Amino acid sequence: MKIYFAGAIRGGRQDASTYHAMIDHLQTHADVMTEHVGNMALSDGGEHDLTDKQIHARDMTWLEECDAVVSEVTTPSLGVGYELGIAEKLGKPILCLFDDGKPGLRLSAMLSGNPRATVTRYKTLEQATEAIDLFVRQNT
Ligand code: 6IA
Repeated sequence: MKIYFAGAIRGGRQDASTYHAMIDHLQTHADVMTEHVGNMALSDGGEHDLTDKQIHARDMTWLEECDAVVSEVTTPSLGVGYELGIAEKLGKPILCLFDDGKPGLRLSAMLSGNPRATVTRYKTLEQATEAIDLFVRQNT
C-alpha cells in the first residue's frame, strides 16, 4: 500500500518529530512516498535540491499514484490543505490527525466538517497510531 503522508513544511516545523514518529509507524505496514516530511533536518525552507515547480509536479504525481493520504493537520499549512483538496477530488481515502492537547488551536471546519475525510483527534501518539492502524486496515 502506498501512503502519501502530508504535514506542514513552510507552515512551520514545530510538529516535525510527531510526523517522524507517525511515518516510522506507517512504514511498518506501508510504503510512505513522502518520507521527507518527517525529516527533522528539513527546515521550513524545505528541500533545497528541487525548485518549487519540481516539488509541486512531483507531489501531484505521487498524490495520483498513492492509495491513501494520511495527514497530520495540527499546524495549519496551505500546502497540506491544498493536497487534501486534491486528494478528495481524486477520490483517495483521507485520514486527518489533529492533536487535541494543544491549547489555542482549532481545526478548520473544511476538515472537521468534511464527510469525505476521517478526522481523528488525539492526545497521545499511541492514540494516533491506533487510528492509523485502523485506517490502513479499512483501506487495504
Ligand atoms: O505549505 P507547506 O510548505 O506547509 O506544505 C507542506 C506540504 O506540501 C507537505 O505535505 C508536502 O507534501 C508539500 N511540500 C511543500 N513544500 C515542500 C518542499 N519544499 N519539499 C517537499 N514537500 C513539500 C518547499 C520549499 C523548498 C524548495 C525550499
